[in-house]
This record gives sequence, C-alpha cells and structure tokens, in this order.
Amino acid sequence: MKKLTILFTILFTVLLSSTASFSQEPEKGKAVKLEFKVDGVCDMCKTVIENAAYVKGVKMASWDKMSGNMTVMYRPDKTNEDAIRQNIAKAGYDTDKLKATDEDYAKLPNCCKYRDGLEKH
Ligand SMILES: [Cu+2]
Repeated sequence: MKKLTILFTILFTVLLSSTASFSQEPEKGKAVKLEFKVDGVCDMCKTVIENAAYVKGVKMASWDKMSGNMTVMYRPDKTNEDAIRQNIAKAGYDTDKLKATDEDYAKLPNCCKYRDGLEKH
C-alpha cells in the first residue's frame, strides 16, 4: 500500500510539473508588436500604408506621417514580418528592409512621391 502511495505521489508531481511548463509557453493566438520605418509623405500615404499592413493575422496597424514609424500588432501563428513588409512595398512604399520596385513606386499619385524629396504635408 505504501508503494502505491509513492507511485501516486510521483504521478501527481509529474502531472503538476507538466501543467506548469505548459502554461509557460507563449499563449496561442497572442499578438506581438512589430515596429519599423516606412517612407511616405501625406495622409493619403497613411491610409494606403496602413491598409497594406493589414494582411491576414494583423490586429492593428498604425503609421506616423512625421516620423515614418510603423507599429503593427500581429499574430505570429498567422503571418510574419516579411509578409507585412512585402505587402507595403507592393503598395509602392519603401520599408526599412524591403524597398518598393520602381514599377510599384511609379503607380503612386504625384503628391505621394516620397523619393523626390517632397515636404511632408
Ligand atoms: Cu501621400
């Protein structure tokens, strides 16, 4: 009978410790924060950049016109940094790691041509 008690104690301890280590893992479906630079000049740019950042799995996207700072909350199990940057570059905007192609940049309206040294407006 004593042996059985010890066995149950061991079993219980193992069960408890496995539950504890499980709860330490990152919560599934939790969004993480990502910050990077995107070039742009005006409020129209802001709308386009933020819309482009909203790929599947992105919970929040906000771009600051004056600083060029992009803040994104996304779910790592649904998307990744590259996918977000790629979509912004595809919309015609340069990011810190990925630049827009000349072709995509050319599609921007004249007021948004940030590479031509336009003033922020
Ligand atoms: Cu613009």
